[in-house]
Amino acid sequence: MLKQCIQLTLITFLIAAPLHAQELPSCCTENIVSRAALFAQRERVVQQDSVVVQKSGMVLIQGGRFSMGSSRFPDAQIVRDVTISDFWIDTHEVTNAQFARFVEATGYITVAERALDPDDFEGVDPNLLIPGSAVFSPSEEIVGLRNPLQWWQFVPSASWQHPEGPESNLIGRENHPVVHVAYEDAESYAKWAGKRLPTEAEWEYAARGGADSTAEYYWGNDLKIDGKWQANIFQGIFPSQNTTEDGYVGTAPVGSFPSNGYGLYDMSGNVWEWCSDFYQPSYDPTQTSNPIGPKSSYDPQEALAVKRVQRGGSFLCNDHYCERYKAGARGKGEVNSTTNHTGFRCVSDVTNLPEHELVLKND
Ligand SMILES: [Ca+2]
Ligand SMILES: [Ca+2]
Repeated sequence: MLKQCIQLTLITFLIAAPLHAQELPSCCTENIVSRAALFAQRERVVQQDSVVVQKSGMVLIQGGRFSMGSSRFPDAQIVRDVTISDFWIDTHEVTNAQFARFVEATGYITVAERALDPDDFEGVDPNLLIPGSAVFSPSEEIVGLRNPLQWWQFVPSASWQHPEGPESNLIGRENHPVVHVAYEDAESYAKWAGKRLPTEAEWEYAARGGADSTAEYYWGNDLKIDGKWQANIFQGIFPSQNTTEDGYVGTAPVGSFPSNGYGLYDMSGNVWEWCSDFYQPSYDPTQTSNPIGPKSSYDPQEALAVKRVQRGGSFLCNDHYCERYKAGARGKGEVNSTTNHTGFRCVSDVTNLPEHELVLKND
């Protein structure tokens, strides 16, 4: 069975090509804000919306109840009220510079950088069992939009350090989101950072930013505001004619577009973001308090593939092909399949919040 799953992973990876987060301190230390002070500050957050509590690039999201899901997308139903507890979330996607610090500290090797064991793949050409990843690279002649192999290529040696292949690098892209990360890569980074990956309920609650839950986009009902693009998506005719009206053909430096009501950047677009939930094509209506998703995955389109939820869409989304940058929409990814439009951000439980480097900020 394991071999079947791994083989399926390889098939998805190489052939089908993916479409893709104590005690209270007893005192305060100079320049360090105590937990007790933080809670006091949180009370002020409740009373005064302009006060934001930040910690090392994270924002404290005050829990509450919201309408999760979207009637626009079959797999984002049923729409139901969900209660979320307080949590911290990264203000932006994890960057190449951040991921580089993780790799430097740990020597971590990502899934895309690993060779596959031929013993696990009887009958598969060993030449295919090499490190690499899926790179968006549309062919000159595109016939319809049904076959993604027309724009996804498996590129040997493509990885987070070489986003388009061995000749590419991260110079000038230090502040871009890291890509070509598998689920376990994202999870490993999160653990190293003392954080975790968000549930998709946390992710959606944060993405909505306290805005109108019926709006088409996380920022409202108009695609652009005052003529300005609100997210790094795809303009033009997908996949080969990208007019780059928003200024970016691929990833953009994190924070290049306006933040939402919670001060979070790129919740829509730029790169897809891994969430911790297993993917199934509907919600469990009985999970209404801090839902963590189903115990296993099931995607009718690839029944044997193990898939986790991805959220927010990417620089490749537009209304012609992929509308999943819109509010409430869901994505999915086979856990070992990596691409150059998939990254992640982290969250932290309030109870696990490290005490160091707390900053109180008045915006
Ligand atoms: Ca763009
Ligand atoms: Ca994103």
